[in-house]
Amino acid sequence: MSTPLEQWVDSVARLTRPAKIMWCSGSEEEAARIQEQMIREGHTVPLNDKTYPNCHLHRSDPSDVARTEKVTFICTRDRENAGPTNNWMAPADAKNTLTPLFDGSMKGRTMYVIPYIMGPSASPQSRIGVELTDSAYVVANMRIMSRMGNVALARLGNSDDFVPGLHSLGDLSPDRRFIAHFPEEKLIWSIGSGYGGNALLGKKCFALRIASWMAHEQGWMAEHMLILGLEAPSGKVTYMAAAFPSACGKTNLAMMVSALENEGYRVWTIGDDISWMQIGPDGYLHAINPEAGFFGVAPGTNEKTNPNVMAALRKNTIFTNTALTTRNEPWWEGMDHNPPADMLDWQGRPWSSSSGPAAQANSRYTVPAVQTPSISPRWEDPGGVPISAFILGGRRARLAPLVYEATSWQHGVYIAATMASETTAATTGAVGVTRRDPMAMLPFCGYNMADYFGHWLEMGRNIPHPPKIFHVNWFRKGDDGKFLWPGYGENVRVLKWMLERIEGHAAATETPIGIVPTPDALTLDGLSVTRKTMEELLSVDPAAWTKEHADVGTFFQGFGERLPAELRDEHRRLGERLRRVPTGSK
Ligand code: OXD
Ligand code: MN
Repeated sequence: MSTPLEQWVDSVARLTRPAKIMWCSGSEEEAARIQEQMIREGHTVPLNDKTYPNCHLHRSDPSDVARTEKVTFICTRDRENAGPTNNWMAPADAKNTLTPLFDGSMKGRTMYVIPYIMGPSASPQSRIGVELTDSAYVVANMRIMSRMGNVALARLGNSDDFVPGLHSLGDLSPDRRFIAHFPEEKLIWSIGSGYGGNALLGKKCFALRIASWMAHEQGWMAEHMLILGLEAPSGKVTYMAAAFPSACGKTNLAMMVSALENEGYRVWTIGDDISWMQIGPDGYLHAINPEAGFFGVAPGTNEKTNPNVMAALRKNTIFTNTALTTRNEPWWEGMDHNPPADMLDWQGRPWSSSSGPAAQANSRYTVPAVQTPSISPRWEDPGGVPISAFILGGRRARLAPLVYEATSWQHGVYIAATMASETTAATTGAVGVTRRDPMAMLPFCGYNMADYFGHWLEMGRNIPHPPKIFHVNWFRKGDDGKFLWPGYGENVRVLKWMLERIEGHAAATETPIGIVPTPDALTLDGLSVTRKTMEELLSVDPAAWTKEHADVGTFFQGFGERLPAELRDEHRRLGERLRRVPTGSK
């Protein structure tokens, strides 16, 4: 009798017709064979054996360098369950469209069977997925990003309790590229892309889109959040989870080297992208990092912005679409100020300073989490870590103060649901478009976002000790267009204030938008931020917030009747609080 997994593998093989099927064990010997296969295929080169041992550079198809939200679909039977923020296809239509693309798509290739665990192997909060793929690059990445191979098979046994994910490179044509999720069946089909988020199905597809649906059904949370531990001088570690839209420095915050290390404050990394949380026996929300590695953006990463990851990625790392130096080392913009001479760019062409960026803007490193010097001793704790704070943020040049705290869980859900980030037009310095990105989950929520807000509200009612909710903005600018806050390791000063709020002794004042530190409440020793700058960083401009309030009103209309009444109430109350502020006051 074959197992449910074997039956599924057989049925996919009948459709995709690979020359060979290989079940991945996760062994070292297998990893070496996969690397050899990648090199033979011609898009991967080994890097300098002395300075980057066991590292490789992979060049993807130039048309396939990022997640493609336009062709990412949530395929629920009822369109309303996908909601207004997702692309939708009926499940039958999606299968009718994609089946012919998968038909014979693996001919002459190997189909790899990758059983994997998302989360620590021994954690009851972890879940199993199986990815079938014809890409050796996917196998090599999944080996870093998840607990893959026999460990997952052993945990699965004969059970059918796994999320199947079918992936094929197809012909890599953008016209025949689809990333389809069937949340009701907990199934993923992805074709036509070999790039990270489209092809490593454990990450965004399973751990966020499908998992958010499961979490809604089962009473837990799957969030686009880093997880960190802030150690205080007493040695006590307080855990926080933080959601930011892409390009707001999540990985850097998760691995921050604290500017207050001499005073005994230090940051430990649990995860940099995704958090799965459920209510623990102690009444706290307990978080695990479902991933085992970091798939981070390379450009801008350097010894100042993230020394921990720079140390981590000197071995066993896959670089994707970076430049290559004559020393056979990876290079990207922002790594240092001196682009080495005679590099090859990310497409393997000779590079000169007039030929544009050497590394692709979304070039990546895939590195085992355990190699990061800041990795927490509890990063694989089967019980997860208790979360005391949620941190939300975005880039707001003028509006949001450096930090503010929600007055209640419900108010925090409103803040999270209305989160936004701005793009800046570099040439003019003008503030560009504001993009709302609730909970930083806009591209990753596997169901109707209005119901997802409802789920957050419901969780708040069920968690005996809910995390405090904060909003931060590291990106506020002064009239001269310069950042007011130094950021990076200095952000620990803001985390310290949060810790003191959690412990109940930090100074703060109430404003219409929430609770803001008094200008002297943050520890600023050793930092040349003046009191005036601090006041500016913490100021709340009622006129600007009144405009923001109106914009949120328009955004909320998009959810129609399904938007929870609690959020309408919070919205109305914010309007009332703003109207009560005397005009002209700041
Ligand atoms: C990521 C993203 O790649 O959020 O993590 O885009
Ligand atoms: Mn992400």
